[in-house]
Amino acid sequence: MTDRFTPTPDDKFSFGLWTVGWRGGDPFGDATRPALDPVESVRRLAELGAYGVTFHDDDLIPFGAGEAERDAHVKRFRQALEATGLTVPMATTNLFTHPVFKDGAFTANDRDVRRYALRKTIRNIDLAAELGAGTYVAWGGREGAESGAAKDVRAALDRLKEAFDLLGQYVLEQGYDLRFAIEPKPNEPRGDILLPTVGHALAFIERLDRPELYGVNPEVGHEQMAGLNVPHGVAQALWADKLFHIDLNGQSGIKYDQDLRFGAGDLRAAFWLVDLLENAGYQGPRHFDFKPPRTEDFDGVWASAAGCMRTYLILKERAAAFRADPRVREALRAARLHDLARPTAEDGVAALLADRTAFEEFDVTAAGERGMALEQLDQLAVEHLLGAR
Ligand code: XLS
Ligand code: MN
Ligand code: MN
Repeated sequence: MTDRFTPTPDDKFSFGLWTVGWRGGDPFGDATRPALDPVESVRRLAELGAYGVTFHDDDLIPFGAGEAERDAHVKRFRQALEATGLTVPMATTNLFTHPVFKDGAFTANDRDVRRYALRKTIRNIDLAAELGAGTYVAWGGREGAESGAAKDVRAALDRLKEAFDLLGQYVLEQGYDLRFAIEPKPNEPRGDILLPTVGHALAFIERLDRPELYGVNPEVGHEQMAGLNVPHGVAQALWADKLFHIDLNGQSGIKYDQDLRFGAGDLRAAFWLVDLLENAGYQGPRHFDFKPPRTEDFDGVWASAAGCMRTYLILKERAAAFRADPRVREALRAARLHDLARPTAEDGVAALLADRTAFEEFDVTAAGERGMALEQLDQLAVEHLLGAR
């Protein structure tokens, strides 16, 4: 079935190999699906209308593979990309699966592990650049601790800065057109992870030697695991010109990392997020980092992947209808959004102090009594979201 919600490469949808390729193993149960050949994933994702595919080094090349085996995997993958037209907008490193990373990678207490992690990352940065990726994601999955004395957090942040500065230097020296996107997450698999939220990551980036090389890769569910408002975090990243990439998925509240299909879980947050991305002029990939539930066979996997894109496009249409509705425009005015867009004291501090209407003559009682009309506005949004308008 093809309709207006059928994706095309122009929509810039991308998927990680590890998403559709997730075999469904969890701490309580074995895998429910066989391994998926990356070439098959590329073929199916292209058929579904995606434009890009992303990977961790180990998703493509089994950990520990020798040079010849490595080259063979890359060659097959490259051929699949050429045959389908799919691109590789982003790549990343697996610094969390192998036991060597049990105490972290760039911030492991063991220096040898830290040096190995840097080498593993650099090796995959070379491949990412070779495949034309513009973004290198860094998720510090095991950079954290379960107990207080286990990690000297200030020293660990020094080591994290050292690692990113070094990787940035490497990328510049090689002349790669690659920027880093740091992915925050509050916990899981560690009890607590460093750079737990978008805000922490944004503050960290400013302490790096070349902040312009680094941005963030917020994941919907990760912010929600911390009880935070995803569109707000993403808006702050956009405001700081740091939204280099985004991981779209679904999550129901503060619990384990559910990685549901995009739009599952908090549908209202998904609506506002799409509204934001589409209206703020975000140009990057709409990347899905989800896990098709282990209840599904491969038909379910592809239905889940297709559902991510379809829901995004439906929400995009709903958000556009909301913004175009004259009643919404009126409600936005009543809620004084136009007034928020206006500078508060562009006349300067002297004029502000001289302005008696700003203080001495300001009727605080009347202003305090005036309703903000936000309920009408939100009800209109709900009705647009539900297709009732
Ligand atoms: C895990 C992360 C991971 C990153 C890439 O929770 O979302 O999948 O996106 O390493
Ligand atoms: Mn996740
Ligand atoms: Mn992610």
